[in-house]
Amino acid sequence: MAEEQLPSTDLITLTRHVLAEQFRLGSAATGDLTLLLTAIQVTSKFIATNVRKARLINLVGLAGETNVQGEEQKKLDVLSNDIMVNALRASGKTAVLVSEELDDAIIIEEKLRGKYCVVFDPLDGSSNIDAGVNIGTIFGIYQIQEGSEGVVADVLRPGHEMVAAGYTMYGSSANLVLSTGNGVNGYTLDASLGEFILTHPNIQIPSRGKIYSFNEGNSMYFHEPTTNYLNSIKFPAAGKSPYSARYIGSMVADVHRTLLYGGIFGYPGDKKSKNGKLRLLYEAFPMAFLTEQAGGLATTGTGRILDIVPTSIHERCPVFLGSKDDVEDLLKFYQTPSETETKA
Ligand code: AHM
Ligand code: MG
Repeated sequence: MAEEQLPSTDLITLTRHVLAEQFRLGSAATGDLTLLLTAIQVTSKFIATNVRKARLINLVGLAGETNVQGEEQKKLDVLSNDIMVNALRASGKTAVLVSEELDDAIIIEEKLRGKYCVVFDPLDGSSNIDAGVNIGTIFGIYQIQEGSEGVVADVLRPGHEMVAAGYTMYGSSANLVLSTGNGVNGYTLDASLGEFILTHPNIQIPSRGKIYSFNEGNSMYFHEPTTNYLNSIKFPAAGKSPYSARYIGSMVADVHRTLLYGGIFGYPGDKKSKNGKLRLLYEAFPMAFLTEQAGGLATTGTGRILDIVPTSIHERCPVFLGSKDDVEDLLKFYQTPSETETKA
């Protein structure tokens, strides 16, 4: 008779996992990052609860304000932002906070100041909120620079200087995906326990995928290398199958699928928007950090995303990320002079 599988009695929670990792790092680790990540976990649980209840407690729709990008804010955007700012400030571990929803960085007052800076998009994928489609929180963490008491310059640094990055996706379950610079792990919220449990240890993005994820509604604005690359995967050489298209319009969901299944996600710079749509600090950097940590590549088409030095907190940047072989294929189109250039 087949042996009956018993439920595990040795659950690895996110806190336990991160603590073990910090201990492994030895005496340099003070436990502060673990405490900060605990605060972020709590915000994810709180936001997840509100996302679930949104339709029932009148949380759908507009808040009546526009954010710094001139976009209308949804009620859940505003609520999620407040949840994060309050929890991160109260953690006593932060010095600078940058949110997509706030024009200026928040500099934490001395009595609550810690040594980390958190850049975040509290609820990404706003256009999908009211339809109940997956949305998420994206965050990146820097340590303040030596001697600094917390200033904006502490976050105007390349993405490769981040000490941790991650996102929580609010879908059929809440999934928190995190890297502290030593690989990528995924945790699923067990709502009955109120804990994120390690369910996806050491996520490795497949070296090649079969899916491309672009908003092709922008095709008329795309530059030649983007168009030529997309044509190459839609009309491949004889004997090869074309790629499948999947585009949710929530970066967290599109990147989550790309990390697990492989393929390429892109929001390129184009003739209409030189730098595309996505924000460098709290969208492109954390996702590029996770992609590289999972063995993939993240580029603007002309350079590594994580090497960009930001000049302002809300700047945008072109994004292509995903499986190593797929992104390398795309890069070949960016490195070959385009027809228009050749004719000139
Ligand atoms: P948001 O921060 O206003 O939600 O916008 C960011 C989102 C990303 O999640 C997603 O990748 C992109 O916008 C989709 O944009 P589009 O609707 O132009 O395809
Ligand atoms: Mg966003």
